[in-house]
Amino acid sequence: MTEFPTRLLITSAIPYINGIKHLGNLVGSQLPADLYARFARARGAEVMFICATDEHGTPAELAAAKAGKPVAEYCAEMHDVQADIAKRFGLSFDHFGRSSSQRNYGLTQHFAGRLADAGLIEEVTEKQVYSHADGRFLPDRYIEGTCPNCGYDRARGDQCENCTKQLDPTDLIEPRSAISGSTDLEVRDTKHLYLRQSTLRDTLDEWITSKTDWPILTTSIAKKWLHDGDGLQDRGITRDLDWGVPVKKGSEDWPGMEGKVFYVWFDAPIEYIAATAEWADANGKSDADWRRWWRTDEGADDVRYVQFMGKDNVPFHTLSFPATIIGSGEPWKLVDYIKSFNYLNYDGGQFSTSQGRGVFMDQALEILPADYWRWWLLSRAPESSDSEFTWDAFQTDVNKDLADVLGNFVSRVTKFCRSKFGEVIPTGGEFGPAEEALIAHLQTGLETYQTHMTNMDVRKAASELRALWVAGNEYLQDTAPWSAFKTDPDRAAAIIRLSLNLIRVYAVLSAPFIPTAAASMLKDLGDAPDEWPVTMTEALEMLPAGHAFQVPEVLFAKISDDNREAWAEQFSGTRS
Ligand code: B3M
Ligand code: ZN
Repeated sequence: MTEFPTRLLITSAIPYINGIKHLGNLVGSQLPADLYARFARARGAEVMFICATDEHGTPAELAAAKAGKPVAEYCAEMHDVQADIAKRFGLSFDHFGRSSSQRNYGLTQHFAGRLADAGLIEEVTEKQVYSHADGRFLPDRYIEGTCPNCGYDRARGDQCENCTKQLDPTDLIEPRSAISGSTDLEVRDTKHLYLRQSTLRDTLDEWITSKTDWPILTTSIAKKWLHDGDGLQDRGITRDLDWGVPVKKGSEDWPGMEGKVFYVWFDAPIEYIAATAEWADANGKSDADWRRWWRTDEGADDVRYVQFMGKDNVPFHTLSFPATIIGSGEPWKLVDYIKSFNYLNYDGGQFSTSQGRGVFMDQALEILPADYWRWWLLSRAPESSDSEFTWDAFQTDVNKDLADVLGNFVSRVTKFCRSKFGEVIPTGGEFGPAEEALIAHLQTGLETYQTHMTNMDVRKAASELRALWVAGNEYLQDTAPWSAFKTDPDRAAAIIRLSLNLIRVYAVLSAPFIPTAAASMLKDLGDAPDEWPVTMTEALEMLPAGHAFQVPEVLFAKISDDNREAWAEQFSGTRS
């Protein structure tokens, strides 16, 4: 891709409402989506960046029960908690919606109606597990047992976390109630709606096959579910639950489905659309304003739509949600690119929300500012394989990359300038071969960086950015302005003028990764413009001689061995 898209719709998988997310969740969807959104805005694209809380289904009900609160109240509170943490992590959503919104009710019921009209919905009397001890049906996560596919003994009724297989509660071996632990279960008849997605298998297969530029992780998972065994079975899209989107056919009642709700995975992706409508509502915009992002007949034909998610969410986004969109027969925007991630592990095991294992977003921010985490997580993003968080690696990388390389450059340059020339960009001197070489090197690096960012190669982009920071340090080391100053102050002035300009360039290029530090760098540079560099030659002359700046506070503090040990100890167990 050479031309950067002019309009970008970006969605991150919407986090479940049931608690604060851990760093593994963050790096698998919201954080890389934010990186890309920030880069896209900096490149001048018109961006709509959407996320939301996923508020329905058994996870929400179970968590609310555990918290001893009515589920609606629990969701409203947790939404605000998650929105606040997202903000503090610098996640720059244009809107952070709620899947329990009226917008989502309306759109979900609309899609169900369209699918029914198209003959793609079947009413099925099916067998569901009923728990005598709990006096209710046990859909999805209300039931646990052993996965018939891989033998994992904590598989849930909707999906095995270990092998990603989508399951039905009756598939589980040795099932037990997740509410009471009871094994006194009985299979009973109940009526549900099924989405006949198998009739769309060829269409979906062709569509996936045409996506030759997608990450292998995405297409291989999609292909696996299309071709291996029962991947594209027709799936139940309703549940015997109280909390959720009431089953309706458009705005009409659905006879026989009273008291039932849609399955959370049916309404959750529709929330991407609904959240954009919520954005319009919250900002005094019209329906046309959000529909121009989603309806190809109403202006969305020039939108590029990119989704970010962890690998366990891929089947729903490559098969189920597209089946809803295509099946509706209406010109809704289909995703153009799916960036998916492997898992981040925590210190020799898995991060786990249910077990409280690892570091959670709120805890992370109590320890260190967001940028430290953002940088580490993104530079180690689990792209081609799972990756692992260890306190050692975190300390080493943060200290080296952020403190020793970027922070050190900023500090040396600004302090030296203040002591010799005052807090203004110095005048005098000329650029010579060392500057020409540096500028040429930076120009190549800039282009490589842009390519990686455009392609969403997160790790590669991080290492190229790091290489750009290193190049500045090497230049400073080689040209040694502190020595030059003794014999030729003008020469030192030229070196420092370029270096101060380079701090601005670093701030602009680094902002998608470390937005808070980048903003403070620009501020300290006398509110320097955040214009993205086109040619390094021009970019490095943007701040003229005489422009005032101030020496910043320490940009990044080093993590001490004591800190590291204390944190490793603090986070070695499980969160209560
Ligand atoms: N809430 C799963 C997750 O948070 C699910 C994603 C929905 S995306 C439409 O990993
Ligand atoms: Zn399994």
